[in-house]
Amino acid sequence: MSDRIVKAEVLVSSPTRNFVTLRITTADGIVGLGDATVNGRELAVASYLADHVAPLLVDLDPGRIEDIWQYLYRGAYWRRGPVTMAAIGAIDMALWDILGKRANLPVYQLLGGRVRDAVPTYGHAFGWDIPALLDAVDAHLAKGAKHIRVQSGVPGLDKVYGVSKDPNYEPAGRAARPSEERFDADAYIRHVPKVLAAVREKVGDDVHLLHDAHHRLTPTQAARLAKSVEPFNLFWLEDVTPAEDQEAMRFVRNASTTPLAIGEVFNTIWDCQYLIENRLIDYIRTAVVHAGGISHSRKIYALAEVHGVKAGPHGPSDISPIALAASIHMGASTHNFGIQEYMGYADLVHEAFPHAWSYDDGVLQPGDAPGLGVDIDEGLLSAHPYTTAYLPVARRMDGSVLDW
Ligand code: KDG
Ligand code: MG
Repeated sequence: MSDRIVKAEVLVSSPTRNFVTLRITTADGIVGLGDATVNGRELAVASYLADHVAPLLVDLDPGRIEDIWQYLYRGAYWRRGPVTMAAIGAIDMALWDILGKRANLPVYQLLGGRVRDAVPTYGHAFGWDIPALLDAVDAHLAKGAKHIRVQSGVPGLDKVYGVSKDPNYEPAGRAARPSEERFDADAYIRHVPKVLAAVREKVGDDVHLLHDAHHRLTPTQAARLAKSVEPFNLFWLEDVTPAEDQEAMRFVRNASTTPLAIGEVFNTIWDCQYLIENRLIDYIRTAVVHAGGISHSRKIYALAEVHGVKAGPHGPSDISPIALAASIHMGASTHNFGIQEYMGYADLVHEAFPHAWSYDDGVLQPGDAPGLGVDIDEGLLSAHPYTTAYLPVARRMDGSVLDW
């Protein structure tokens, strides 16, 4: 029953924002799709795939998914990091897609079948001030949301992560250089508890609230924040410190009972191992695309399961509808899957990537199409070519660079 890969093509497009898409075709005419988007570094992954990996895929058996993963990971000698792992992730997703199409089964069925009725999600509510945020929260509640990430402006700061004056927040700016913003940690730490108090008072106890600090605080600042927001009973507080200093999480953990989530910039199980094994986090946030695809994410989730940690994967607008599909199929079939971030997409993105997955009433469904159930409208993708875009750069008030 073996087949053979005949072609692997890379499509770089920008239907409102940049995406890198991999398309693998087999001798039997089965087409598998993968997402390889690394926000702000798209062309590096496109080159890694097109120049170094696509030629090696030709003639391989697409059914040897784990073997191809090991061949690309160990066989390259150079390993880990977002570019390598997104490239491998895209191939892995495309191969699971091909396997599902060959078997005429949705990928969640290949992963063991459903363990839940639907995949819970959270969306992003933001407002420049508290009244605007409360209006945004209302809009989420009206759509049936039960989990909402809340981000607000901070008095004295003219740009803040997660907040936009535009109703459609998109952090990557289409410009030749990154935009810059200044961050005052004290002003932020003073303001966030007031914001969360107002939202909690509005929504009552039955709605779950999340907040993303986006890697900006020192361990002491992070511990202060985690402790001061305890009364508002967060579902999670995300990325309180830069992810590299993992021991910092122990300091935060010891200071408070606020659940902690981290890992959207992690790329392998080895990046997650210390935090999971030491139970320093409640949710691991690796994205299926940036952590080596379905095959490697399954291992991360299995390690997490042993240590009482749940999956809460990254799902902003830069995770394409293909990678989101892979994540939803995993969410439907993984017991310790906690929640899927779903930021949503511009209409043009839904049109460019027609998909079987669906969102309604606060939950996602994978759909029953074979494979991942996502297609591409190639005409639409080529009508919207790549446009240079960067994530912002943050600086402290004294002008020194800070993690964005
Ligand atoms: O590309 C970076 C964004 O995806 C990231 O800033 C979004 O932190 C993020 C989140 O939690 O969605
Ligand atoms: Mg985040």
